Amino acid sequence: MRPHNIFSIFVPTFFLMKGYLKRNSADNFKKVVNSATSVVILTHTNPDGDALGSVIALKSYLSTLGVRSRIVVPNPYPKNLKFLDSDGDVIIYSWKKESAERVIKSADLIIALDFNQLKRIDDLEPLVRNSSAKKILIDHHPLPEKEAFDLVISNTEVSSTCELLFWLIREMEDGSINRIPDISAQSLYVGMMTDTNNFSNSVEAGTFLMSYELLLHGVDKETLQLKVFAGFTEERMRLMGHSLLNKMKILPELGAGYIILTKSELDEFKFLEGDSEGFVNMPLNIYGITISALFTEKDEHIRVSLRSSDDFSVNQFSRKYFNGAGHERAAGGRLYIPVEEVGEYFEESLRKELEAN
Ligand SMILES: [Mn+2]
Repeated sequence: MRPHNIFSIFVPTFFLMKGYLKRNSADNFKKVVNSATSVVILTHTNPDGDALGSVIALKSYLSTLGVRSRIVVPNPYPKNLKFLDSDGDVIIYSWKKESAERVIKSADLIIALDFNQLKRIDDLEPLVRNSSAKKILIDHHPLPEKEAFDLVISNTEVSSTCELLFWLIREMEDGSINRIPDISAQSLYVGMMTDTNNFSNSVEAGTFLMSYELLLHGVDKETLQLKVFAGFTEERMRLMGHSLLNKMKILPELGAGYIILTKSELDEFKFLEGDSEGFVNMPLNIYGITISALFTEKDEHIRVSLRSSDDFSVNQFSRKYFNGAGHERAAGGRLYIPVEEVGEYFEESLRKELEAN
């Protein structure tokens, strides 16, 4: 598919690239990729739309350069994203440990997307850390673990890893996306759309430019929107209702709200990975609430999601109290305490953090 709008051709590349990529990033990336013989593309545990979108977009783009690659993810991605992996190319480590290990061990280039600390790939960490393969990072989170990588392409001023990857690919293509495969275009769009929660968070000026070019390329935004945002089960909607009606706790004096979901509740609503996507944002719709948290009980830990709609840094908050990290307004983490103690722990930590600031 080709752009039918002549204007897209005349936007000077150097102008668009300003601020998105460091000089030479694209050249260096190209060089490393072209000299590799066995490439593995990785993303983080609990892959979301940006994670899955970026790995699939990159694999399909690399194939146009004659570079074959394999994708490994630590554990399953949400069902509503299956259409991106329609050929079943993605190797899920928790399901196929041996083949995932074999692929990583034989790699001479590992490309990490949408995470920037190797601990984010859990059990795969030692294998990747000890691998003698060259390692490239492409990511949009703050404070990357630079020492672990040979080439770091990192920028926090983009909506998503997919957006950063879009600018990288565009640069490699001398400023035009005409030649990128439709699968790449579609996957990049999905990653951006999900990471911005459908154009509501961390949308930058460049995000609209990227969307503009992808739509001209032929991306069918309505179909993608339906597939991603209207692909949930009835139980998921009931769980959302239960969370809002019975579980959301609001602390007006702290400007905060939170939801705790226990394992038995998740079982009751036949919870599938990805079902709680977006729940953490819900308290922020209440007047005066600018900090929110979602806690979900897992087998061995409590999963923590944190959001802020003002300058309260949930990245710092998570690093201090929740064994995690992330962006200034969106972060994750883990707790290793009984679920009954989570509410009190959160409220106390938040009071301390607000007093300290
Ligand atoms: Mn992301």
